[in-house]
Amino acid sequence: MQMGELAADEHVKYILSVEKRKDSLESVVSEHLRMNGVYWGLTTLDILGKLDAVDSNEVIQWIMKCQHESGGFAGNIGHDPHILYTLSAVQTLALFDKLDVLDADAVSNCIFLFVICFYAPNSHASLETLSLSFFKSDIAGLQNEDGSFSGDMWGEVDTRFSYIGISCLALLHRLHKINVEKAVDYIVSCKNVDGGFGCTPGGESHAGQIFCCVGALAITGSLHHVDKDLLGWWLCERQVKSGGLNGRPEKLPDVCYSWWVLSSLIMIDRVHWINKEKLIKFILSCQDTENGGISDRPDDAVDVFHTYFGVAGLSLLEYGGLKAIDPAYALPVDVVNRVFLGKK
Ligand code: GRG
Ligand code: ZN
Repeated sequence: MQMGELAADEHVKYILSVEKRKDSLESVVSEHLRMNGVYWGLTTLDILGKLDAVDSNEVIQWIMKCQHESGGFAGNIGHDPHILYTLSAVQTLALFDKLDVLDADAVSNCIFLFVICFYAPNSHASLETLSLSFFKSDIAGLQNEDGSFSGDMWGEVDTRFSYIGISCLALLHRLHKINVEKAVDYIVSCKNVDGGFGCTPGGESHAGQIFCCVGALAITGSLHHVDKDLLGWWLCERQVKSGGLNGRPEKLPDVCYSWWVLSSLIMIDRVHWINKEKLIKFILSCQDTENGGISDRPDDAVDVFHTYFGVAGLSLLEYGGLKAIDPAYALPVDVVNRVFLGKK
């Protein structure tokens, strides 16, 4: 491995070893969000062309043990379900071409429940009671009975959950179950005068939130709501002297913004506004070339999250030897084509 090159083999070894080190500090701290870690790690392996290094049956069986009776998925066996882990579970099953093991209606119904639980906190309703009342009716009934359902559902949504719900339902071919127009209206209401997006109306523009909004608009065919030049300008100003990207003005660069910023720039067709070579250099300078893994900044400790965003960022930058990744779905392009076009 030469300095300035991607330490691909070392990163594969690092990801496989993190999965095995279940008693390490890193895995104890992240036990509750293991489903996210599995998605980050396995997507990285797939981009590196090494997904076959894991036993897919073992992973799929574990994922299915994390499914709650409501249809949603938890971060680990025996934990509570959460919309974040549900997307990671769906994405990981898509990687293995195993979406058909899911009851897509049960999972997509649960997306509704999550959103109601999060955004109707005053109802004191648990997922259990909502599940029970939900399964006594159907989605169309719920949405139309009191007329305010989609308003309540989307009225206070953090744009992270808008993205997750939309991406998950699209991957399950169930987007028609929500009021897409209202979901888009809500996202557009979070647009700021600088062209960026925040988590709620009036919330400060942040690159992570911009990815969510632009991604959700891309998936729903609504990118005409974005002022591409204005947003492209804000996003390309995230590149600092070292070549790395930050998430907001005056903040430090961080490898994960190679994903949040770059994917957004690609979706609005303005990626040529940043210096790609300098960004590649920055990401490569954050590698542990000996033991594998990528950190947020040079010389910091590596973790699976930043390893994923570093490798995914390099894929977006068309670095040699990597599978292409889809900027909206955060899954390899061949996986997305298989889901939507049935291409093997
Ligand atoms: C499938 C890729 C994918 C995502 C799922 C969870 C999610 C959807 C999106 C999260 C978007 C988001 C808000 C990302 C930002 C994460 C981050 C690095 C936050 C740090 O923010 P600050 O303010 O740090 O603590 P800065 O960098 O501003 O100092
Ligand atoms: Zn980061």
